[in-house]
Amino acid sequence: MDSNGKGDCSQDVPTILSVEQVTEHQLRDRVTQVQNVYQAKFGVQPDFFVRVPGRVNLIGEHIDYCGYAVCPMALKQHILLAVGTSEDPVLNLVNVDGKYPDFNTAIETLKIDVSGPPQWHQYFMCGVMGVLENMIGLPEKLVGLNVVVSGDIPPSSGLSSSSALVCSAALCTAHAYKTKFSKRELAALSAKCERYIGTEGGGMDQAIAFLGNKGCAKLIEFNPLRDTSMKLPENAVFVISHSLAEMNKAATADFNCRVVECRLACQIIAKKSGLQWEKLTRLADLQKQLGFKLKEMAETVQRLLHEEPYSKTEICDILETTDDELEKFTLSENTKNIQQFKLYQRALHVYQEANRVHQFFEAGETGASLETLGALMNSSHASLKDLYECSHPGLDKLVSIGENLRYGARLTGAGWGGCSVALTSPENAKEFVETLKREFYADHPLSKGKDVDKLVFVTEPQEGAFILV
Ligand code: ADP
Ligand code: NG1
Ligand code: MG
Repeated sequence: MDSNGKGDCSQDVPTILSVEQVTEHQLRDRVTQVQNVYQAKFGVQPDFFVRVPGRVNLIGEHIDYCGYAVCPMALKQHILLAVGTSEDPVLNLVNVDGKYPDFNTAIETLKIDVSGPPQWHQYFMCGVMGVLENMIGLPEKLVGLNVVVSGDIPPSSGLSSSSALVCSAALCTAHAYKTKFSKRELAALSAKCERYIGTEGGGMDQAIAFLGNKGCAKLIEFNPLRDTSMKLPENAVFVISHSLAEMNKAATADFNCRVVECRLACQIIAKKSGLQWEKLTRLADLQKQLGFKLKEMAETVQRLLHEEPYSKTEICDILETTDDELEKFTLSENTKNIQQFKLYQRALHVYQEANRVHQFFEAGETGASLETLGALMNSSHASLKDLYECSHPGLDKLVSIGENLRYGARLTGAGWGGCSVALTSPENAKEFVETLKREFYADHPLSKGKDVDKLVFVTEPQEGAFILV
């Protein structure tokens, strides 16, 4: 298991509630739906249900995998599972949404083949594998898992539908095999096993999926994994809006290319600073070794790196290494053939964004204004667009709408499509949402036939993962 979850002696395990305790109508209806599908498919009632939320990240984008803190909150939208076991050691997956085909495989020989396009059941398998790999003393014969999946987190939209699915699979496997993992252990093992899909993400999504609390956004820090409730002004209202463009992070090399560019920037600065570059992969670890403040790290980037893209040959020359060694120490399967890397821009974004996270958290602590928080969100978006180059024309348009009705807006999640999050006030929220509907969705060809209330909505922080019996 990743060191993130180690040494967690607390008994802070996911909550188990009884279905009767659920008062929220929408969740009750969803439970009834998966229960009915389960009965129809498997001929019996499920043993339990698992609910894992998506998340919206308020600030701190593309920095978790560099070791820096982020500010997400859990959403109402979630993955819901109906689960039962069987004698037959088979994983049987059924999805209430017909676009995700049924799937089954032997549970003892799970294997994820990432050579083709990513498939939904592979995310589920990641979670099952994560738990099996971390269980102490596997039973001689594994029981099978029958699962019905239902999800309402817009997929490939930066609201972490993938991790909700992976985390739900991990939690259902742990519960079915009667193994207790703490929330932190589940978050750490889920972050690690989601990488089997091919993306080399950080641990933000899985952390908030398990550690989210109703009513508060969290500062999530890594190494070791910690969560601190954030104080935000009482009149802060967050609005999510969808750009109508989807981006599956495991289907292209864009996401991993950014991860690798950060690693390369880290290693080149390390080498130029006389440190052992082979041992450093994260910009936060580099900062620790250099003993600098974040602002000094940004200055170091500007001093030691150049703005023009680096070729692979130049990188190998600076690091005094070979292509093969670089592949071994730094690159991933889907980035090993990339020839040009932008290091200055990516590293500058990371250090400045990490600093904005501190400022955002402090602003909340000290009761600063919504204007201050909003300005940080605006700077974050500008940096993601210009330095990190992971925005999308739809996102740039969304964050420019209704300027007089909100304090700030930015893309959320990995980007290249997906959603934006904006900060507004209770007085302006309704008009802001109406303005987005009018100026973005009304004439958008891709919004035809879609329920616009599911594309643009006010959101409030929700509880992390729980089990229903
Ligand atoms: P996100 O930003 O939502 O995390 P990703 O690109 O990381 O997007 O992952 C999206 C993938 O997760 C989808 O292509 C699909 O395979 C899987 N997924 C998301 N929601 C569901 C669901 N309700 N049922 C099955 N698979 C889902
Ligand atoms: P999304 O966009 O939800 O798939 C991804 C990563 C996060 C983080 C953000 C960008 C995974 C599972 N998720 O989230 O860790 O790096 O992008 O801030 O890799
Ligand atoms: Mg994802």
